[in-house]
Amino acid sequence: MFDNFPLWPARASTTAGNVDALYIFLVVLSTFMSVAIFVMILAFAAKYRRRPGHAAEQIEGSTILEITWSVIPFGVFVVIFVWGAVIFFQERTPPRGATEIYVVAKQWMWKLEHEEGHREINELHVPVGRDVKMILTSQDVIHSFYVPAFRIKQDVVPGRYTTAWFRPTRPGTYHLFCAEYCGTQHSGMIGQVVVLEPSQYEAWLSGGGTTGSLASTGQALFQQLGCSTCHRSDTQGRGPNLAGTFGKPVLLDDGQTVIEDENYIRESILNPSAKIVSGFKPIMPPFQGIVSEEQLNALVAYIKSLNQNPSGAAGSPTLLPAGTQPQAPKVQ
Ligand code: HEC
Ligand SMILES: [Cu+2]
Repeated sequence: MFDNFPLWPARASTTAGNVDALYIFLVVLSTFMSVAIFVMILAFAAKYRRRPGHAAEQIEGSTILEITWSVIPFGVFVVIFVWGAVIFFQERTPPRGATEIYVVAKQWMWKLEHEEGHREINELHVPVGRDVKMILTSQDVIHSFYVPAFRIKQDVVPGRYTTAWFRPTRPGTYHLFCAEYCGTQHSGMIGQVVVLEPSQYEAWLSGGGTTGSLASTGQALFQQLGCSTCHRSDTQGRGPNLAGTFGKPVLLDDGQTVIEDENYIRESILNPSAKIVSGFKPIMPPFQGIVSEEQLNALVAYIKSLNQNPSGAAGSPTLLPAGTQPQAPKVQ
């Protein structure tokens, strides 16, 4: 409806319409209130202007009036609050089974990695009609991942992961901006999101060269860095068996419980002593400064992929038997 109306960018995600509806409601409400106030100022100024024979009369308060002008605005604000909260939680909660894209921002570019192992710079290809979860981090300063057509904007913070998700509804090419001033060439930190029909997307995936899925890259790193010497698929290792642990609660030695999410895995690798798993000794060496953001993403993707392989190949010295490819969820 607003395609040729420059006030609105294209609407190309499932949440775009919801965000716009709330926005339009706020604009209409504010316009209505502003106009009503100005009209009344003028009307009363005219009606109660000074005239001979008319004396001003003091009104000493009215309970009905006061209740009315408290309850009506309160109701309106509750509507705005609930409406906004519903959209906020929708936008904050990535649906299960979403395709995952790892994003590393740096001055001044976007590096994007698909689960299947494809890497892109300043360009992201995604299929239409499919939930996409972004796992974002920065290797220098704060950036912000902003795709106006999807109505998503998410800060990208060094030292931790933030997430965002969207489901594109229309094929096309959309702007990607950095929305957080990040240095001299901030304005040049732009890119595009290319939404393809599923068949075109499959063709795109099979066209680009890849050295294997992100999880399999992570698996190789897991061997190279010696993680597999402590983390084994049985219970005999010096570190916990990582198979099937993603998304589950972990009991720590101080009695607290945390959910194993991407940020927890990240911290466990970079700075293991921050949270010690109950029943284990703090012997894991910190990998801060040893692994790059990309390697860290691959390790996280690998540990997550072990959930799809719950058998964990018991008895083998590594979490997966050599030669087995961890299965990334298939894109339809
Ligand atoms: C010297 C043995 C050792 C090495 C090498 C090692 N770890 Fe660990 N790891 C541990 C121990 C022991 C724990 C549990 C204590 C703790 O939380 O620090 C642990 C905990 C973890 C956890 C949290 C697990 C949970 O269930 O909450 C993750 C994730 C992890 N390690 C990943 C890695 C990765 C990835 C590597 C390689 C880059 C690695 N580890 C290398 C011993 C090791
Ligand atoms: Cu930036």
